[in-house]
Amino acid sequence: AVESKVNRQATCSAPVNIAVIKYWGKRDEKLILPTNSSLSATLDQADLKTTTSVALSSEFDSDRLWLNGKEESITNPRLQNVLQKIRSLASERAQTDEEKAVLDAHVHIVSVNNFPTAAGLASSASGYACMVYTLAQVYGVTDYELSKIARVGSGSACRSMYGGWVAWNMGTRDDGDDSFAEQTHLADHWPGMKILILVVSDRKKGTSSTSGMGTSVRTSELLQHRITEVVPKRMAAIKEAIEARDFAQFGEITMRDSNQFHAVCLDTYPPIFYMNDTSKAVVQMVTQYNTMKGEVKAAYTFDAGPNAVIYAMEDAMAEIASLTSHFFPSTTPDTFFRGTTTAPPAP
Ligand code: 2P0
Repeated sequence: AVESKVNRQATCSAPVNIAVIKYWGKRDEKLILPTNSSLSATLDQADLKTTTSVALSSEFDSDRLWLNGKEESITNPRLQNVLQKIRSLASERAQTDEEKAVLDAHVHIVSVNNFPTAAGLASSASGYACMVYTLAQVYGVTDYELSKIARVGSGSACRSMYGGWVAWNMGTRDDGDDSFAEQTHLADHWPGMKILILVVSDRKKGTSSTSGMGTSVRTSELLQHRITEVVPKRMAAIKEAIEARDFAQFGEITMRDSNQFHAVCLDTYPPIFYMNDTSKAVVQMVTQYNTMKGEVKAAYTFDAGPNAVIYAMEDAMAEIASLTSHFFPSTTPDTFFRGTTTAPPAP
């Protein structure tokens, strides 16, 4: 028999997403099944993103990985789960000799972020989303619901598989088959929506999301209340606010959900602190701005780190941006990233 040779490659990019209803807690740590649904906006392709190239070749004698220019071990269990899932899909679909040879070939994966890694800027979200999408291209398995594979890399990554407004529905099944992301609204549904990321610190965060949420699930009673009583109502309410382009409603829910996520961190034992004094000063600035306007015109939200993210419509954002550079002069202009949600889906 003639031996089939394989040489395939693809390059894709995927942006970061910023949650307004936060994911915090797993009911299954291996499959990465969450204890509540979440909702986010995916940034523009021109903003914070990961770009990944994958080469698949019969000439390679092992799988290898480079992150931001440095070779890393490929043995990370989450990465292995992702690769295994993609390869098993490819194996189910293989018909021709070339497609069967694909199963014996190895991959070289090269991934770069255009922003600081692990500073609470969702690098794992864009990273795994991009890797899964690019692997799916070279393995020819794009017909599968890929957000389920991105999810086993990092929970929030499933939301970066789509552009615009994206919900991750928690699902109820034990095998995770109904726990995937879906776009609720196109980016251009709400023209003029802007996202400002204020980089308070680009240092690596203290408590990883994975270990932090594990401790919260085991110890926080507030998290149990959040899961059963709060998030289901908020998921419905924020979708309505987005549908109606009602910024005041959207902004209030966004700020309340960020507040509750950080309250859950404080209720965790031992407690977890992600926001620092600068983060808290940003909360006060936004609150005073809204009071002055007599209406919610800007909304802050914070993830597992001190960096502030502000959602506002274009006109209010112009004022917010000049206020932040006035009150937080230590942040140079290049520490501001302006995301928009006006581009087509990733990648
Ligand atoms: C979110 N975060 O919804 C929330 C808000 C942090 C605070 O998703 O363990 O890095 O890889 O599933 O996805 C961070 O959690 O955690 C996160 P894993 P992930 O954006």
